[in-house]
Amino acid sequence: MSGLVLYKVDASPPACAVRALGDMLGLAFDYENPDLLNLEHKSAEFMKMNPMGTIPVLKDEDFVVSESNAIMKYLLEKYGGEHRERLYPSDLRTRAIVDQCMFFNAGVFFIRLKVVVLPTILEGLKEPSPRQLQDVDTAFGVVEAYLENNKYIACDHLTLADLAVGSTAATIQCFRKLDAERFPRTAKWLDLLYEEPAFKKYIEPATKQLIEIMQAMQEKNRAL
Ligand SMILES: N[C@@H](CCC(=O)N[C@@H](CS)C(=O)NCC(=O)O)C(=O)O
Repeated sequence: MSGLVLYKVDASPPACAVRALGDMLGLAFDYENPDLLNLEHKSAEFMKMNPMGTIPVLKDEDFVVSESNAIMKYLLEKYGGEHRERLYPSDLRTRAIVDQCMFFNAGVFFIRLKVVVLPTILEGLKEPSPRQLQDVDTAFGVVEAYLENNKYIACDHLTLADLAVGSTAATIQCFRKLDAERFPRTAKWLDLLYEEPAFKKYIEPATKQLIEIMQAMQEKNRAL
């Protein structure tokens, strides 16, 4: 028992980012898998831990924190050792850019995934609207612009920002495939991220699972 409990589901992009970081740091999580279809993440017990009713949630003994970006920063600060400086550089400007990308992911990019995937699974959505698809491409355009100066999203090496934004960029393709001709830097960057064993280990199966879930649910919803 490590004392670290992570509430997650396998297909969750923010949970995958946390798990990838955990691997990089050599952390062993005990997992709890709330059943989202049965709304276990909205139960009184769960909401007491995280009033947002979202996963991931981390318990470190008697301490509880939610929001993947906050969880990753906590884990890195507490357990990061030699990885701390590389993954969340202390240089003021570099750190500000890492934060910029992480806020973009939490506030914009991941939301554009969530507003399609959750309604497809839970509310009978048949397909994303043209506007929702356009919004994803606009977000890919932001990623493409962020990658203008470096091969990683915030600086010349991998940081927490790559885990956060990269997990969304890969999994959002369960309903909007990246156009590699229009967004070539983004395509190259994703290839680079897949070279990271920890990224590949969680993000690849999550993407496959989301593709299957989306196809099955869309078929079911169209037949209703
Ligand atoms: N900004 C949050 C997003 C968390 C989130 O929305 N997770 C999804 C699963 S991937 C969830 O719990 N959705 C259920 C809901 O919003 O009701 C984070 O990074 O942790």
